[in-house]
Amino acid sequence: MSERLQRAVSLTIEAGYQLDKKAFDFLNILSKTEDPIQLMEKAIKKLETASEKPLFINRDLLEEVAKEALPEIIEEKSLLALPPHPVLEAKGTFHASAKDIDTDIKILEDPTEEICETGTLEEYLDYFRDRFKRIEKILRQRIDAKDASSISDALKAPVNSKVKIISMITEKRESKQRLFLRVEDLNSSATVLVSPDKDRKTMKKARELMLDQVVCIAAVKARNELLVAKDIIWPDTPQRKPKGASMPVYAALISDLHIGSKMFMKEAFNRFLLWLNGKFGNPKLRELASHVKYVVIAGDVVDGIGVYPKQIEELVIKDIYEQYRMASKFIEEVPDYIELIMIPGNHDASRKALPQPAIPHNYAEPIHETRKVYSLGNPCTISLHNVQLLLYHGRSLDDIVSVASDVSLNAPEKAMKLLLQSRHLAPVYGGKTPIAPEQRDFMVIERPPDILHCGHVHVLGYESYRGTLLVNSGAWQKQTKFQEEMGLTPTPGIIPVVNLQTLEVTPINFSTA
Ligand code: D5M
Ligand code: FE
Ligand code: ZN
Repeated sequence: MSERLQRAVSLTIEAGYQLDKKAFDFLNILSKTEDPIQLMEKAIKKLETASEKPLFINRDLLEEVAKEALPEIIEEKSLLALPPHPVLEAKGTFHASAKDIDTDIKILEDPTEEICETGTLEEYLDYFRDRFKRIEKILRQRIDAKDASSISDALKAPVNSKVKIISMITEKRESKQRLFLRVEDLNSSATVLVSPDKDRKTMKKARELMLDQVVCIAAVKARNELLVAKDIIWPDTPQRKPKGASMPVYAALISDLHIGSKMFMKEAFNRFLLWLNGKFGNPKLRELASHVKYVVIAGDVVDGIGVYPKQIEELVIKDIYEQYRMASKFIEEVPDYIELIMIPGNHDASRKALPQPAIPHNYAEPIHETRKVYSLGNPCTISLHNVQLLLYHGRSLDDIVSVASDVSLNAPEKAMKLLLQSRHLAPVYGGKTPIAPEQRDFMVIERPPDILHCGHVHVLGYESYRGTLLVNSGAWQKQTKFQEEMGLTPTPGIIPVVNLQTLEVTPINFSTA
């Protein structure tokens, strides 16, 4: 108990009152950001004018006083945990099994220390060459693409001979039922014609291609330097047996808290924290909580400032440092035996271009002061009990949705599948996703992970694809005006909890008490 909280309690007792448990819990939470002494003084003063003086001070009275004394705090400024209904404090003891499990976390890839671009044109060329080479290597591991030739060799082949090239798609044009692709490799370029084939399979595959993607094209050499496509081979990922932990240990995957936004769902998030502490939910849910050893935050910890039009009107905390300070108050409630891993999103205080280094220490300082946290870059790869997780906020999912057909933000796992199939986290260049021309393309998915954890979309979604669990962890922010205009309906307050042994997902809804 903090010193000021202790003094507030002594003050109450000296005045002849007792605090009941709920009132004490309320004061305790409030004391993290406000002065508990001032509040108790006001409560005692109020009781002095009452005709009948109670022995116990209850929560209702404290809330009433708090509302009068700190109107902004309780109403819109309040990011304090004030559930609308008394929280169903679970009865019985809570044995946190996860406390007995030794931490097993390895950081396999983190761009934070390796970022070094300056942004010249030459750097962009090098960046795209690196992207090409890395995905080419992945493609050549496929039986059906390993014998591909260069574009210039394919163009030299006799007319009507079969050729295969690995290339980046630089242009896509459709006219009169025919599709023209302009493609490039490291040395030359060519035009590929896709005409409606018998089963329309090639046409369908060609239509699904996104610009800047690297694929293998099987074609027939025609006259006039033209290649006629017969098949399009994506790098994709081989079917794998997922690797699980050797024991039942769970990770709660979350993202997009947006602390500082009026739409941050503090009550729901508070229920999540209570649940982690074994104080919320039915016995089954509490049993699940007892196995949670990791909480992973895939970006957008705070709402930041100036991120979307008119955001200022929807901010309760307009200073980003204060937003991180408030975040630390919540994060403090995560039990110590649980390891916390966090990466930045496009609302956080890192640079916006991908890859993003870890949230700079001077911003995240209150969180680091509060507890141990693995603060890593976006994207990064970690291993938890030998289960590999690729963590990526997911900004490029916006671009995928705008260029790919049959994919919408309502089913983010479908867009995530396209990332895995392209073996790149931001396959489309020049959309909403800024990419820095690093010497090495950190966005290539070198090894398909056991779990790909993204956020950003604010919609919960998960699906298993060829041995990789694709998870989008939703959000803790209600729909903003901007999202409403964009037609995005989020599913906030529902999060996926993953059993690292079986890779089974349990969604838990904290949005209602
Ligand atoms: O993004 C939250 C959601 O809002 C995400 O699904 C995309 C949508 N969004 C955000 N910015 C845009 C723009 N500029 N166009 C279209 N859709 C957008 P967040 O990063 O949390 O703001
Ligand atoms: Fe977000
Ligand atoms: Zn985002």
